Amino acid sequence: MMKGSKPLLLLLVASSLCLSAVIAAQQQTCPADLGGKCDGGASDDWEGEFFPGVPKIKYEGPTSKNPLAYRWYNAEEVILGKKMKDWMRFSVAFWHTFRGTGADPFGAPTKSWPWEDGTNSLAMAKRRMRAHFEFMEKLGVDRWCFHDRDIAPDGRTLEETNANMDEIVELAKQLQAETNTKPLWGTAQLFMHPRYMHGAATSPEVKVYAYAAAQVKKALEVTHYLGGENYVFWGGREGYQTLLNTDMKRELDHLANFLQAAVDYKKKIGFKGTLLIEPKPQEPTKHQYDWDVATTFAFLQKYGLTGEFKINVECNHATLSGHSCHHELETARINGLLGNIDANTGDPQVGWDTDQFMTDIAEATLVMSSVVKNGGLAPGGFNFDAKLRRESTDVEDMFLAHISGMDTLARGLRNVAKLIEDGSLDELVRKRYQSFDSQIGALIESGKGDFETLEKKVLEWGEPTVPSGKQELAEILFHSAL
Ligand code: XUL
Ligand code: CO
Repeated sequence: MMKGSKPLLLLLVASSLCLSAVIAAQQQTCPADLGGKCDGGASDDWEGEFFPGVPKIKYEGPTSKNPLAYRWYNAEEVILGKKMKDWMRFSVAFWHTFRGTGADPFGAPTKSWPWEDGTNSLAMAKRRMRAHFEFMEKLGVDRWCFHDRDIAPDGRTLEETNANMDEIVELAKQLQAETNTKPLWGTAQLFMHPRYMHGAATSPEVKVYAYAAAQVKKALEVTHYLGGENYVFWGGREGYQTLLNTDMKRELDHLANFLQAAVDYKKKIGFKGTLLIEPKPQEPTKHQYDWDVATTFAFLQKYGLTGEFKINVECNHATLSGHSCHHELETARINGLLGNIDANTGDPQVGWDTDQFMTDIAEATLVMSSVVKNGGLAPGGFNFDAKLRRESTDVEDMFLAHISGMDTLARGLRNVAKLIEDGSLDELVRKRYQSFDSQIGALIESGKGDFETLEKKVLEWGEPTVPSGKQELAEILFHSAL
């Protein structure tokens, strides 16, 4: 993730810290999350709207010139037998939209949202939560996703942390009732705190394993209490750099026992939501047990967990693992594991997890073709695990980014409908395999094509003629729908 030599890195960090001090001094509001107080502390007394200039975003169609309108996403419109909103089940990720600061490995925070006061207080957390619900309502999105630690501040002890969480969750519950919204999923943040430097469920320290269990227990309770439809596991540090200091088998066994305990606890509290695992390679560890969908599937199978878990495919994680998002979605789908999509995309040149909003129409069409073949994602959906670019610093950009991501996927869905209606691409694929519609093909597909029978056939048929794969024609047919 971080390339470049150490001295250069230190220089950049030092200079960006100086720069951020200068910026902070010039600004009227504080950059989010700098850790210092800018105005003497937060109170929850925000007057009026958080987004006063922004109307409720409406569908205006592809010819609209209004940036704060949908061109392709029309929530109530029926496409392929379902309302668009039911295909999409969009969700706002609290961490990117309301805790994202614009910082990157080389640069300081750039965002200074008017409601942020630079503290990590409970009052600030409440104010931010109110801004979040106004944002969702204006956007017309009725689901959200959160990490436990980004909605409520850490306390000095687990008891204090949990008490903070309870206070914020009560407010979220009230705001959800007022706006008719709920979590698509919740999760525990098990990667930022130094205690998790060796992993959480894979840590060699038993007290860290136990701490992670206590944290997930609470996060499951909170997700259940808020009516969440799913719960996600993503470790971040569930891996290792070398095998020199690592007992890989023991770590895998621990992780499986942890996940089984989560399944047991979910059942005990009556949480009916789906448990999801989110594969991701690298960043920061090299060898991950959840590298991609196939690795995760093998892990789940080995430990008898396949019936209890589905997969949350994140497009930028897919490309980091050397696959396309479409490949990962199809691998999950054909194995009955496609549970949710973290809708984002990477930069083709940058090569790390830039978590950008998806804007590529071709990619979105491929993503939506998997979703349609899957019959939808429910009880999962599309979570915008995506952030504004570092240089996007207007409050309005929060809306523009989501509108762009939602319209891109909506356009993908419309394209899939066009492809299905046209039928030529499906026909091309059907024809490619039609030799298997023969008697001998059916025998093979039923698992009864023994080698002696097939050898006899070859002796009878002679050398096979092999037709063209028609790759370019497939590309023409696909692109003509975009
Ligand atoms: C990190 C990532 C996470 C998970 C939830 O790359 O995608 O935000 O989605 O922990
Ligand atoms: Co994600």
